[in-house]
Formats: sequence, structure tokens, C-alpha cells
Amino acid sequence: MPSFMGEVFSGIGILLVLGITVTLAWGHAVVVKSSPTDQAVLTQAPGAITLCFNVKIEKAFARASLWSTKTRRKRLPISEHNFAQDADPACLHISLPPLQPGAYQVRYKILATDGHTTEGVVRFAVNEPA
Ligand SMILES: [Cu+2]
Repeated sequence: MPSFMGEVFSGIGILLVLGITVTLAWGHAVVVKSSPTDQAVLTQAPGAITLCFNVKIEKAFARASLWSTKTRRKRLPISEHNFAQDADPACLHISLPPLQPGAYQVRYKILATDGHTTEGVVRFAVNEPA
């Protein structure tokens, strides 16, 4: 094969690799908004956590758990509210049990509609009432 054609083919190869990478990155779910935010220090215990992603997610496959110094991996249910007609398909609401003052982590694992999973954690602290 002449070297010119070789260069053309390797160029096409590079474009294909870049194109595929861009396509995959586009579909991955990334948190664009969370309430409370990660590392938040709160004066009132939150009743729920809301995570909003850059893409639609498969809410039925979402998993979340609560961790603290006293509680290890308490499974958090994905509430019915998530599946309401007017619910944002990119936002996940996770209900929390009543929380005592302390430091907490909510760990989550979600599936984007492209089939890729995203795992993450939101850390927050609830202060003693003043
Ligand atoms: Cu993806």
C-alpha cells in the first residue's frame, strides 16, 4: 500500500476512535445538580436528596444507601414520586429517614438510558440545633 493511502487510513482510524469516544461520553450520566450539595453542612436534617443528571436515567434501576458512623449501608427506597407523570426524567428523589445530627453519606448507583452506570456519593453533615 502506498504510504499516502496508509496515512489516509490511519487518519480515518483516529477519527473513528475519537468519534466513538465522544459518543460514549455524551451518553454518560453526570450529576449536574444535587440538593443538598456534596459537602453541605446543614442546620436542619433533609427529608430527601435530589440528584439531577445531564441525561435521562432508568429510575427503576437506581440504588441508594445511607452511611454514617452509626449506620452502615441502610438501603434507601426509590420513592413512587420519581415515577409521577410530571417527574423530571433526569432527576432522582431519594427519601431519607429522620436523621440525628451527624455526618452522612448517600451513595448511589444509577443507570443512564444508554446502559452505562454511574456511581457516586453525596456527603453532608447535620449540625446540632443552636
Ligand atoms: Cu455512557
